[in-house]
Amino acid sequence: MASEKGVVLLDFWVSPFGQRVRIALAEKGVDYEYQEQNLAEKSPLLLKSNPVHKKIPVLIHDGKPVCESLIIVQYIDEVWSDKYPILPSDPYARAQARFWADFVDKKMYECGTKLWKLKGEAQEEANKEMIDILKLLEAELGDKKYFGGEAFGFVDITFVPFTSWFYSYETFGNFKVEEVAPKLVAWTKRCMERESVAKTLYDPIKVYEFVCFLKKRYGIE
Ligand code: GS8
Repeated sequence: MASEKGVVLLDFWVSPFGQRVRIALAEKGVDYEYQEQNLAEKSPLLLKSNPVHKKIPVLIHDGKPVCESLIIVQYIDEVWSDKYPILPSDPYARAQARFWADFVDKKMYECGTKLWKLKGEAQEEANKEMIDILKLLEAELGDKKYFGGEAFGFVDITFVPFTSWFYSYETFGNFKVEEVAPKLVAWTKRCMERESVAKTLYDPIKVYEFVCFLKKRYGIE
């Protein structure tokens, strides 16, 4: 249980935020107890562990909760520092990684949500914004293998969960990632070759069905 020694993750299967944490834990080879949460009826443990935002993911390490996915991933990198490094050691490279992770964090989910929630002009605006975001990320990736260079790292972990949402974004929006940002498609395939990513991400069709369920629940059609 949460007050005991060990690692517990409060999460929700399709959450790109929770998936970041699952990928980081897999890269580090950390054993943990996964606890799927019902977000429609939040558990006392979730409310106690994240009383400010009341959101997943929450990592509970030896009874102490850590909240916010990017903070959790950095915490994991610091605690299990002897295993696979997620952030680079060079201060400038670390700052750059944090900048692009923050960019993905601020832009991708919000804009993607607008694509399936909004209609008409507002939705077209979101569509344009998504194309701009993808082009900026494509330019930042350039010809590198991963965002940080040769090693899979912080920006990859932050961004890759959204790739299983791309099909939904394309379907509700009006663009094709392959046309707008082909290098990102090739990068997605490289990331999927990693066990940590392949075992964490869901089939884009399952994600799409989930988005359709959300649309119904919000009464959007
Ligand atoms: C976002 C987490 C989040 O949105 C992070 O961890 O990076 N900035 C945070 N969690 C959602 C599920 S994923 O869409 C959540 O827990 N929502 C519950 C609610 O808002 O009631």
